[in-house]
Amino acid sequence: MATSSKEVKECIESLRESLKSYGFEIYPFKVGWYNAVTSQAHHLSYPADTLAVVVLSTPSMFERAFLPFLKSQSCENVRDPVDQCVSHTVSSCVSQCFPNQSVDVSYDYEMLPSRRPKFLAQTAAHVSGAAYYYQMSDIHNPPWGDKKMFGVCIHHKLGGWFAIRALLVVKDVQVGAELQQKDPPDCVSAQEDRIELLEKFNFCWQDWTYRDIVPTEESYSPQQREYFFTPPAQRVALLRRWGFMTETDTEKQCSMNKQG
Ligand code: B12
Repeated sequence: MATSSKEVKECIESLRESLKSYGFEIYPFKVGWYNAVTSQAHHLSYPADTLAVVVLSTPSMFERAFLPFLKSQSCENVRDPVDQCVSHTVSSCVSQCFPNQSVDVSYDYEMLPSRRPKFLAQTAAHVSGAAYYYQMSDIHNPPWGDKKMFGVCIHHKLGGWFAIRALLVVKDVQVGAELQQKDPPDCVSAQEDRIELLEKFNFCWQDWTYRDIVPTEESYSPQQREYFFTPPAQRVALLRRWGFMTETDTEKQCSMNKQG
């Protein structure tokens, strides 16, 4: 369906507002920006000017979306409750805000039959300007020899206190010069700070200190920390203690294995 750029802009703004109320941020970009940096095997199969949007969860998602979701639904199947909440919230906001568009929605945890992730969340966050993706290739003379170090995205206001949850591709919308690529803020610019960041993310990610590499405006609440610090197998008991789950829910053996 032909859609004017004004209509597209309005759809994006309404999605931004509705997801913001649940503690999410969104950043639009063009598929071509993502495909320009990834290898062929990871390309998104859409024309270069196709509109895409990356969705991040901020610390308040836990209180604004997750706890209310737990109150309103019981854990339906073996999927992670945070993932269930994110897909429920994102898909309902997308269908409300893009009523006349076909939108392909992929989540960070979804894999292709080839076992590759459906989208590279960190690359999408970087090319959209949401959060800088610090990789080994950003370090001159990396001190780790042949060891592969995983890269990490840092948001200039949230540090590492966020997750990259979803990619939306608005299949039939092509965007032109009205959408310009902006670099994400480079908030870890010194080489020694980048080395410290990658070491924290790779060697002691469990202590979450990588998340505080820059001063932040918000971070996870004590309740959210307790949830994610609890080993996955014990989260059912924790939710029960908090009064969110009944014995019957517990018997369904929800598998909870994610961190935020
Ligand atoms: C598989 C996976 C893992 C694996 C392997 C990690 C890896 N990076 O390969 C394991 C199990 C080890 C893992 C662990 C963790 N993970 Co993990 N993981 C993923 C997952 C699902 C896919 C990553 C992947 O397969 N990448 C494939 C490789 C090939 O991609 P790549 O190295 O980025 O290479 C591409 C880029 O370099 C790009 N490229 C090339 N040149 C350039 C230039 C520029 C400028 C750019 C932008 C890109 C670019 O092209 C390459 C591909 O062709 C993502 C979610 C997702 N859907 O993306 C989460 C994700 C990366 N994980 C995440 C986290 C937080 C973790 C953990 C801390 C655990 C947790 N969940 O709390 C640990 C920490 C890592 C560690 N120290 O072990 C977060 C990272 C958030 C952030 N701030 O960056 C993600 C994004 C999940 C999320 N929802 O937010 N993870």
